[in-house]
Amino acid sequence: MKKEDILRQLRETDGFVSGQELCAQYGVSRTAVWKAIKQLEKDGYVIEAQNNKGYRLAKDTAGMVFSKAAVESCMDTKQIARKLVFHKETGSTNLDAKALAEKGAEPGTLVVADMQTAGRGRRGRSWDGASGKNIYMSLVLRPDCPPDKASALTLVMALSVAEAVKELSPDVSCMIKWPNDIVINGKKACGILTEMSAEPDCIHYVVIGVGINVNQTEFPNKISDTATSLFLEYGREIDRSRLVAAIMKRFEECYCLFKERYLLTPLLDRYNSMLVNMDRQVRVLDPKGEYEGIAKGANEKGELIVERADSGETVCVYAGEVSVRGVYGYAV
Ligand code: BT5
Repeated sequence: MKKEDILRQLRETDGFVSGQELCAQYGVSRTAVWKAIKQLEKDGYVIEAQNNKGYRLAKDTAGMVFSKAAVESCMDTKQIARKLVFHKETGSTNLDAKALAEKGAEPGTLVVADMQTAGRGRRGRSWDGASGKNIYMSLVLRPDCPPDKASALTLVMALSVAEAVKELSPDVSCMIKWPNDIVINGKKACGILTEMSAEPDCIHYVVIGVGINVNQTEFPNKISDTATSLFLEYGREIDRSRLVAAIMKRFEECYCLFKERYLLTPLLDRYNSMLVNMDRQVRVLDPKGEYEGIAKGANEKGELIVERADSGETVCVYAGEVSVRGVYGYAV
């Protein structure tokens, strides 16, 4: 019996969980259960104990704790994130995940951190973060496909994050900005960075890093106009452990569909229905020359289809070197 097993029972039960039943279920002594309860209290949970009834978790404190046990107690996946590495603080979970992948970490290994001090964005940019508020996580995968198909995994993860956020907060307008941002009310709440180690015809590993502004309330000046958090948009704190687990559950389902042919075909309607730029004017920041057009959604390879305003030509934009902006601002 691990403390996360008991935590899961406490989380999933509204009333009291009988100590005796816990002993019988896991074949352990009352002292062992009591010790696990004390450990959970040390982690920050408030647990009520009554002699004849057992233990009850104060549910409103459950969301405050973000730890390995907390995340594991919510996880409901078969292969993805069954191996979890949790850091109170680290430089970058993507670098951690890459180091683990180099050492042979199994696919599905997830690195999660409560704080990241050197978070990385795409093309040398950085990802800002606060401590004890957000989600920083990186997933190791070893897809059996040619390297050029792996960049679509960013879109698979973006869809998983957007759908999981919506599942936890149904009344919110959470959208995707192609390819790697989750936006709420026109501001960025999440960024995704996919990195890969490969040879021309085979992938060693892929790491998909996800940074989500969850309960952060203030942002540094340089991003305060374009960044937001789930808390700022919903007005209530979100349980980060539940959100990590909900994203991983969605990702497992989406990845399974994607893996059929390593194409987004089975996910495309879902992805495009959440696309903030759909049928809107966008500016494509191509290093070879900027242009404007109307975004017509992603295709099955994960490229953005754009009808160019200048030539009328329909082009497929590959994410690698290109950024897309709304014509009036960051998103639309
Ligand atoms: C991204 O890059 O959006 C990818 C971010 C990935 C972060 C995760 S956290 C876990 C894992 N470990 C890592 O080291 N990284 C991943 P890009 O599209 O290049 O966007 C970066 C830009 O977003 C910056 O230049 C800022 O303008 C803006 N930005 C930085 N931090 C932000 C934040 N916390 N919220 C919103 N926008 C931010």
